[in-house]
Amino acid sequence: MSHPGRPADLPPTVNCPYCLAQIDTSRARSVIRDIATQEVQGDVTDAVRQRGLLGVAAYNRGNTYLECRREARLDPAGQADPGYHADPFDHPTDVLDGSTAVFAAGAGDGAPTTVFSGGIDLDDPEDEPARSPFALAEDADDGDDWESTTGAQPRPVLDPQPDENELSEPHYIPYEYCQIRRTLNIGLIGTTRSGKSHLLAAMLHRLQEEEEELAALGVYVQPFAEMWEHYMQREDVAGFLAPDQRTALRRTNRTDPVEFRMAYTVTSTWNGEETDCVVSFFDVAGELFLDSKARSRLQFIYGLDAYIFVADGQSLYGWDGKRRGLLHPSGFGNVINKLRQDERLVARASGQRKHPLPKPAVVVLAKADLLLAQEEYWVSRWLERDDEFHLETVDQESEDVYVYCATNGAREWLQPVNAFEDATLHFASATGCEERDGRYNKRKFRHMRVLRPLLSLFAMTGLIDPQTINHDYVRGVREPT
Ligand SMILES: Nc1nc2c(ncn2[C@@H]2O[C@H](COP(=O)(O)OP(=O)(O)OP(=O)(O)O)[C@@H](O)[C@H]2O)c(=O)[nH]1
Ligand SMILES: [Mg+2]
Ligand SMILES: [Zn+2]
Repeated sequence: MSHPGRPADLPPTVNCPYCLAQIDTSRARSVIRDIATQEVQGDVTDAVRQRGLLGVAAYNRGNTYLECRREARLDPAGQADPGYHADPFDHPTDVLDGSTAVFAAGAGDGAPTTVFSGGIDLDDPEDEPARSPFALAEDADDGDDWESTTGAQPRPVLDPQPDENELSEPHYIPYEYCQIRRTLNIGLIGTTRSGKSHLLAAMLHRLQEEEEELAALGVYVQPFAEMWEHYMQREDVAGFLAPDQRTALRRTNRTDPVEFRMAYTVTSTWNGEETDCVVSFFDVAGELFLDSKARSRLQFIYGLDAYIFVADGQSLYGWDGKRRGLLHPSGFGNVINKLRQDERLVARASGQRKHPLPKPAVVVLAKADLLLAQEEYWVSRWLERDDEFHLETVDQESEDVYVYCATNGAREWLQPVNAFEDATLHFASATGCEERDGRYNKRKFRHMRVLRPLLSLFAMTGLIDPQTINHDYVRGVREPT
């Protein structure tokens, strides 16, 4: 028997990729949104309950969204806001209760933290007290919110823009995303100006350009059309991709709603049957990763299925064939520590210890054109090759990137390798040259090997045959023999 109130073409529950709550689809509203202004223009709840997406005019189907708001969320624990993960360090009161621990750890006194120290060893964090979540610079910020002498009373919160740190309520999930059971949510992680948005734009452009090569790997890619149109407008992606313009993208605004930047239906065929998967991309302002106040906006990182860590090639300093370290922290450690903390909670609840994190990740050494210009051997060996689709050399490339980082003061970028169950490393450049006054030199401009990291992620998640990158095993797709 079909559920009385549920749209015929949706499952009973959908996991919200933004706040991670479970949505009861029989209680949720369906709406039409203007994707450019993000305003809700109409309510189609009744129509989709009767006929599913077919109940909506064809031209509006791509603008139909399921609304995630409190009343529609399943709430087994009876909490006020089940949307947020149980993170013991998330609530100011918990920090207050544990304030002695926070201050005793001395994390706020400018003591060096693991995240920002140059040479990092990659041992199990649980064997190492310095990696305690309390020692994170990010968490240490919490100490500033309180009067440290009394340690008791918070100052009144004077936040002129409460929206800035909070996930907007309600928020909206593309209806088509909810229809397909298999999803692959990919997030770009990296500090501000590391090159995330440029890399993503180049990657998505190439993804749509290379139909034939992708077909040879057994995947067919269909963009969410309305989302693509909107994506081209924001941050000037259209100008960046236009051969006669080649303008730089704007910085990502930290107040941008946390929503998919772009999504695709990817049909995978290598396994002998056709499976559809919605592949979606998150790209938020890098400053959020280093900001302890932005936690509710960052909630999505726990729900990601795969991670693209963007290492800023521009932040390497030192010359003469040898680099000596990084000018800016990458922010990787912060994110990894949060994920591990969360994984420990889940493991404790389920009695299953999972270490490392049971997901794939890629590390992209972005802006590698700058290193190529310095004629650095390890980089030029790979960057100038025309081998984007020859994935059998991914492991070799990974080893070279690893050696390059380890010997040039950039061990910090290697943290994902130990933290994640499966990881590959890549050199890439989104532009092929440096920006001058908001533009790129049209003759030098090119995307260099930007698709490779994404294809490697596809292989590690089983969207393309994992054996193309010489991997035998993919969780849930191909178990070890
Ligand atoms: N040389 C070179 N510069 C690049 C490349 N990609 C990005 N850049 C430059 O790096 C700067 C930052 O790039 P973004 O992609 O906006 O960085 P982001 O990580 O999205 O930054 P936020 O949005 O602030 O988090 C820009 O000035 C770009 O011109 C590249 O492949 N090569
Ligand atoms: Mg950006
Ligand atoms: Zn939600």
